[in-house]
Amino acid sequence: MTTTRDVIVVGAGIAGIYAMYRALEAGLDVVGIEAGESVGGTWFWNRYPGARCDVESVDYSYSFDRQLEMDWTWSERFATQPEIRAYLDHVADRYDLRRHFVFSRRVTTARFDEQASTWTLTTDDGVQHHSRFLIMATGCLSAPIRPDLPGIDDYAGTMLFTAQWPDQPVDLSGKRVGLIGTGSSGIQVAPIIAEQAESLTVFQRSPNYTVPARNRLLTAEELREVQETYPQRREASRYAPAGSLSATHPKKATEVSAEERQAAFEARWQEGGVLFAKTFPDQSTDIVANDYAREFAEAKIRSIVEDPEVADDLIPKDHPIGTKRIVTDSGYYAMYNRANVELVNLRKHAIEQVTTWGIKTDDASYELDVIVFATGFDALTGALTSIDLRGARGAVLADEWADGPTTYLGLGIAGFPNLITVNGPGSPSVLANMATHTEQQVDWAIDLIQHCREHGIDQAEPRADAAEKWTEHLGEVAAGTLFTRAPSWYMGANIEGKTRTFMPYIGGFGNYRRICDEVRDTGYEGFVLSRVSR
Ligand code: NA7
Repeated sequence: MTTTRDVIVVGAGIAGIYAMYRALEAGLDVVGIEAGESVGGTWFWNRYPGARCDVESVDYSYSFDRQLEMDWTWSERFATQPEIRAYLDHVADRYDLRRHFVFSRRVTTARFDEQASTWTLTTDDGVQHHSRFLIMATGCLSAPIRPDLPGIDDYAGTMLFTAQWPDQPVDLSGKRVGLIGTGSSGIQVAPIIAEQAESLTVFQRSPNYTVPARNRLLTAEELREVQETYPQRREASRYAPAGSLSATHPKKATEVSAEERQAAFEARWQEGGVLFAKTFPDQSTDIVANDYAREFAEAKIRSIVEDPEVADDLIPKDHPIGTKRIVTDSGYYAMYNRANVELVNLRKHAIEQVTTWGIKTDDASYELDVIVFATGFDALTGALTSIDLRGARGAVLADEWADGPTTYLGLGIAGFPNLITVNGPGSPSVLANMATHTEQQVDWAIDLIQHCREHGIDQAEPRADAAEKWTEHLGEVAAGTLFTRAPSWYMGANIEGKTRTFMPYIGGFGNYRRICDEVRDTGYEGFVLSRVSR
């Protein structure tokens, strides 16, 4: 006999875990499907040495249970991947969530039956699962890219991918290692490889701006103080522009003296972390203000890196600072002063091919025992469009989004009833604290499901005009910033052929929450809620 659940949760990362918790708490019949062997999502897969969150650990955590936040002890200011994974494991065990997930199964197809108002999902073992609602907690940076370099399949050495790092420690001592990719993952892993390996050659296509993380251990007093004041901290975070506490200088960068500006940038640089990108309130909207920040960062790079040519190669030329996600690092620039590290600027000398023994650029050959790929993701849309996902009236998601994703509030998609995306395109997701963002979106999703159940509604689907209006609004807000000037993954620019459009909502997380609250409180304005007569 076929079981039709109330809801299927796809993904068991930070969002899927919470969606499962909330669905069970709401008394829903739910099953979860996860491609990995365990919970954790991003923090399950990205196990490379140095993987670390750039949101402070005390904020990158769930707020739904006061006892959980009192019980869990974060050891560092910015948590490492093993610690976050242990936290997510703990949450899954604490609330007995694991037994509701099917692990090691990837969803390959999803079909909506308009008559029955149900979804049917097929996993890669051919098994089908049926439900009224779907919560797609599939991640925004979860479809890794394997670059199609000529000769890559001939390489006889070891290939490692940061996004699929082996679970067992990898011994790189005595090895000649090449690294392709200088985004957050490459910049985090590089200094650790440089310390372990005989040599490290970094193949850089585009440099990124990175600021010191200034990670450190948290003291017991610091942690206790946060724990005691969590209720106020969480409440403020719920309506904060990026979903966690932050403040900019009270004046614009263009309104203060050169000395005051310098002092403010220096203070943020010393404090460490991504907030350097928000030192002044006009930094991401006014190119003059941005140039001040950029010049400050460039002077820092030149002061740290001893070889002026290498320093120059490490300075981005293609985007205002912070408009590609700014990276936080531990010793990245200083690493280039080591004798065993070399930077290869692929803009000057492109990779011609990967050979059995290493990499050949148009002017040199590099013999390598190991190549590490930190080459990024098909961000925001990739995990969803890689599923053969078909909704009502013949809608195929990959086709609907061929010219860029159109969503309503980043939560619903016209043509796909009863499907809710969490942390996907159209929401602040990647611009916000993912923990706070996840709770807001999942809570909203569960409210919608409950509303439908209470009112005998079979189908909830955004109206096409509401989705178009939201997506237009998204574009207008982005156009008021400098973000659209960067060839970033926010813009889809890291994938050849992907339509360039700014995919996240950049109007601020607090504002976004208010909009979503209002839509809910006004009976889901913008949605068609219907009963289907049978
Ligand atoms: P990113 O930030 O997308 O970085 C990927 C890097 O890989 C970037 O430097 C790319 O250069 C480079 N890349 C990709 N393909 C190639 C090829 N074919 N040749 C050379 N270089 C290549 O991914 P991350 O995993 O580092 O970080 C993703 C997010 O995770 C990060 O922003 C944080 O939010 C957490 P490009 O810039 O495309 O020229």
